[in-house]
Amino acid sequence: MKAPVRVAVTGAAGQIGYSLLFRVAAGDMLGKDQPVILQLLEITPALEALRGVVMELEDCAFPLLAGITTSDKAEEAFKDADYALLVGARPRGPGMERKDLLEANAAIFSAQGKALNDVASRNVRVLVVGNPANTNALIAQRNAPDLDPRCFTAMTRLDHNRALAQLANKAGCHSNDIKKMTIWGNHSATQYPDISNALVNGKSAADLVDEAWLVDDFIPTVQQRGAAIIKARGQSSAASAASAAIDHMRTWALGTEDGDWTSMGIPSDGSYGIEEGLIYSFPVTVKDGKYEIVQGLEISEFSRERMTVTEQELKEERDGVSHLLP
Ligand code: NAX
Repeated sequence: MKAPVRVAVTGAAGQIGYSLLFRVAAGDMLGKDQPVILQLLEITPALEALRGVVMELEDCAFPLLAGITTSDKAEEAFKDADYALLVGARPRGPGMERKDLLEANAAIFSAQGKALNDVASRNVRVLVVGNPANTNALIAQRNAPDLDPRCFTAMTRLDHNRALAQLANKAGCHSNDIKKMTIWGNHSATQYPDISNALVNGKSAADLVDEAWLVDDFIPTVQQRGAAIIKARGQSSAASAASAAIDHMRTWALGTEDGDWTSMGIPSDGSYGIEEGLIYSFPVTVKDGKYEIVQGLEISEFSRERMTVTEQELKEERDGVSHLLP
């Protein structure tokens, strides 16, 4: 058996946490031969609820669960963390403007970035799930000057999986039969789910569908899927978000399959003309624990317009919190 790794999870008593922790402890994220120590962070008022979650984790008697700690201090929860899933965030309250939401979260993610900088493993892999995920990841990264900026990523895997599901329904296949789906940009309604390079059982997906379906159905359905789930369920997506977080980390640790790629919000290196430094979702391959942007894809005018809209939104989000960025 391997030595245990430390997995920090913030917002651990929340809805996503409740789906996520049990699957991480069961070995779904890092493999059935990788023991884990869970280091759970919550705000003080939620520690009692978290105590209940810990009791349930204990009651599962997971063979791979090598320890659990809980804390309301980021410096404790992130100590020596190999993986950090930043799920906890301030939800939008009544009457709260987008700007207020950005600022409230900027305060949380700057403090957590500093704590990661001070105490986490130097190779920590950070996934930001809490919204606005891309900009929160940017804030945490900029507050962690001693860590490699590439340690910080934002989750667009749920959007990626949603796009696979929509295309699979349309093509009458399983999502396993689809390769090379791409989400560009922000985890928000401006994201651009792009099937230009997608293959369905080895054939071009774009040839299987018409443009009207793409423009009027596929793209808006994927962009608005979160809102549709809130409308139907009365709560935001939780189990699917947890599953996507597990997929994101598993791919980062264990790699993408030959002939396929995934989507991750990562620091732009200027590829495809996207402003360097923004946390932007790109198609990536992962090998030996390192992600690389897929290069050389042809970008149509249709795609370019949409990639620019979501880039513009990310610039505006960044400019809205620039006074809080070191
Ligand atoms: P919940 O409100 O159920 O849980 C959030 C938890 O975070 C709460 O228990 C709260 O006490 C805790 N928390 C708040 N501030 C904290 C802090 N400073 N430190 C530690 N914990 C803190 O929300 P949930 O449904 O679990 O969603 C969590 C976040 O994920 C939200 O921001 C949500 O918008 C975001 N999502 C992101 C998605 C993505 O694809 N990137 C999709 C799903 C989800 O909507």
